[in-house]
Amino acid sequence: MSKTIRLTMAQAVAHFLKAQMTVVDGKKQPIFAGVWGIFGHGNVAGMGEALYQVRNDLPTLRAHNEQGMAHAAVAFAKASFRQRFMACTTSIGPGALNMITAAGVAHVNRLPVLFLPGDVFANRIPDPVLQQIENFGDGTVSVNDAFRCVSRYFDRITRPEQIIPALKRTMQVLTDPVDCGPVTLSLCQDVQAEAYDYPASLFDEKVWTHRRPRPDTDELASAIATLRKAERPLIIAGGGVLYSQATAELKAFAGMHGIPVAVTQAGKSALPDDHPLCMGSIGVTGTSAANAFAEEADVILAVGTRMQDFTTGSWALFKGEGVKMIGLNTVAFDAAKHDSQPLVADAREGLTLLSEALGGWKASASVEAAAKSRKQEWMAAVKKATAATNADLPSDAQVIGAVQRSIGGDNSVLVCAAGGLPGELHKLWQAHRPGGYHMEYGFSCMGYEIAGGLGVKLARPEADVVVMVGDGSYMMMNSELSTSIMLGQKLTIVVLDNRGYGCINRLQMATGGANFNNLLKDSMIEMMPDIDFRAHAESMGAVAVKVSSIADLETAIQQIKGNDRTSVIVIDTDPLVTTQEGGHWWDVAVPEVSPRPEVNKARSAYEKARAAQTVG
Ligand SMILES: Cc1ncc(C[n+]2csc(CCOP(=O)(O)OP(=O)(O)O)c2C)c(N)n1
Ligand SMILES: [Mg+2]
Repeated sequence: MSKTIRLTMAQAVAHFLKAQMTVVDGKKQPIFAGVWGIFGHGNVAGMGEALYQVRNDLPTLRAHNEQGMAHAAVAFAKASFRQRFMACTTSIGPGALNMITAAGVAHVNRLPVLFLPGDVFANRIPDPVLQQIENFGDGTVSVNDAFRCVSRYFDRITRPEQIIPALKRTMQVLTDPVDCGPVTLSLCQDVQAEAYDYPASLFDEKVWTHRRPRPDTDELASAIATLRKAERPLIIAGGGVLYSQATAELKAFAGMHGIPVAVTQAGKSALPDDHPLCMGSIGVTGTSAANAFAEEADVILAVGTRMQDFTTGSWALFKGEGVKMIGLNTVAFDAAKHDSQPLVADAREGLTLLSEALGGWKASASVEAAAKSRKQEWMAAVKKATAATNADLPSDAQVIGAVQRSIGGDNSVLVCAAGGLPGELHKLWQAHRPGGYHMEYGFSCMGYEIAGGLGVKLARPEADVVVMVGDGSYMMMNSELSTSIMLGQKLTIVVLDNRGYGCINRLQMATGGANFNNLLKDSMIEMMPDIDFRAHAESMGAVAVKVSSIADLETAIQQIKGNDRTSVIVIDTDPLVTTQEGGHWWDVAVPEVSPRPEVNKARSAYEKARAAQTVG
């Protein structure tokens, strides 16, 4: 008989997680950096007791909001390039459901997070328990079934021994470059506390390594043949380049073969923005340089990207005659999108093998010459948009310029997710090192920013983590600001207060709509809100200042560098101004009939723009 250990199911989970290791930069480390937890009756006695036992090896971190802590876990995984991750435990019902949005963020961004929501009693004796919904037609349903559509692997543990295969499958999914994403193990409350004689080997230390699938011979040969014929090639670099840590290979590939590189939101920083072949952002929030190459390209090598609509300009961006796309991606689902020639492989492996096969082949010298002049032209636009100003209400771009000038780039990580800022940052921010730009733009989830900043700081303690956040996102979720202070993880947070949902207001105007329900002034109001963000942040323990000019903002950023805790700078901004240079049409459906002439006009422009879409 092999050796067994008698543990509760929850204790088995805790001991198993503690034993999972990985090697980062040659150093062996626990693959789970910790477990975020908010306890309730659904997990305090089971998971709570189990986590207490392992707290010295697997720390438990208390948060203020389940969605917030899950965002922090998502950001931790992203900033760790998926090499390490965190788990999140909650009670049943509302605590569990509060994590759903963040599970969506992890799912869409392909980021590993382990969700451990408590679930109702498997034995059903005390039913209905507090916070249990009752489904009249299906006795097996609980609210946690809502995790299914936002999990790569979902399981409900109704007997203690079920956790054995479930934990093994969990690790396979979290560490698999293809399946990688959120895992939900829904832990029935009574089963968490139930004991079982677990095989001792379940808790043996296990060291996980990064799998790098190599390409299929035929797919590689086809990709090489296509690239060799390219006259106007372009590389699109997505987040997969960072997760594969293929940034050196990307740089070498672009340089060796003289191909310009455009970056998606997740791929920005894969090649430093000051590299001569880095054309910057592509698509809806793209630079004029990247989009010019995208429009005329005959061959596009898309590396590690999901090709979402912001990247493809809703599939109206690529206008090259007979344009061919090669999808270099570990995930076949992504590699074959829109008739791409799939090259299913790890980005690093794929780029290396492609480059070896291409040998001395180089794109025409005219491509590199165009890259130089287009980049120069774009950088002049950046300089103009981000220059200091004395305007009463600066633009987002001018605030970005001030932050960039005063923060310095080499050791900073810029964190953002939603509002008008992502578009402006995608165009204008200059990222200096891989991971220096952290934009959650798969879900673009308002409320991610501050909690996400905390996750980034936990992953990269040596970095200056700078969060830029709009007033709307700040109001949606700011509670983990307090957690950052509690945990001694300093963030620099710049709040841009334009008194409402500026970007949606602009989108509303662009689609012919009346100014309605976006900016506070255009909403149903008995008493105009005048939110004191500075006082609010201060009340949570942050050092907080409000500045009234770009010059003061730059000084304030310098001054807070010496602060020992999270520091918040608030600045009022103009809700209407954005960078006009660059950019591309985005498919947002405009009503076909309306009594508003503005809508009718927008509809006819919309129909014209749609004609450029390729249907794939
Ligand atoms: C959770 C969530 N709800 C709604 C949206 C849709 N949305 C995108 S940006 C935005 C407004 C953001 O306001 P703010 O943070 O003030 O930024 P601004 O647009 O003013 O720059 C809204 C409502 C979203 N992305 N996420
Ligand atoms: Mg706003």
